[in-house]
Amino acid sequence: MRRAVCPGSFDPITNGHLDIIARASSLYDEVYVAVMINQSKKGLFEVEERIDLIGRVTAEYGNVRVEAFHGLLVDFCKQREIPAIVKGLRAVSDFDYELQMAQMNNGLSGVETLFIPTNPTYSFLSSSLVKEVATWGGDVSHLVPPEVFSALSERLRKD
Ligand code: COD
Repeated sequence: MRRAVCPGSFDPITNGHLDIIARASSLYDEVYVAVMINQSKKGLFEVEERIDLIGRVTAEYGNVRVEAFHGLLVDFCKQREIPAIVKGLRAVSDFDYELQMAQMNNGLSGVETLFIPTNPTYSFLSSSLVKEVATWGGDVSHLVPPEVFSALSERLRKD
């Protein structure tokens, strides 16, 4: 069984994330989407809400599992016998930090990191920008899955 993990904050999942997860799911037998629990930073969505949204928008792939994690990503990988981390690369600006993390993770446990170049349609896209634009009333409906757009509109109406 070839397994990989796509880790992130996913607050919320965007079409850029989804594109990488979909491409990973066609390359591996089983893909874990690991949602980081960050106790020091409250997100717009609770981790359980992010997991629910990711589960709904990845249901069509069949081989994608969504779980929360805290602590080191390499420990998540070790516990589930996952040998590969799959990341999307948007731009050169992502590369420096991603390279450091990839080398650290490999040094810690031997896990490999594989990079998939972003779909150019999404190369500018991040959860933070989506939240910022949506907060000020900009249209983000083409940047996130419809389920996420509804949840985002609902959440921002409440706040
Ligand atoms: N196109 C393509 N890929 C994208 C796009 C896009 N538009 N947007 C995001 N991605 C991909 C990138 O690969 C990105 O890394 C990933 O999605 C997740 O993005 P975010 O923004 O949701 O998540 P981050 O960057 O906050 O996630 C950071 C991690 C959780 C991966 C990292 O902090 C981590 O591994 N933490 C665990 C603690 C740990 O092990 N630390 C030691 C690291 S060496």
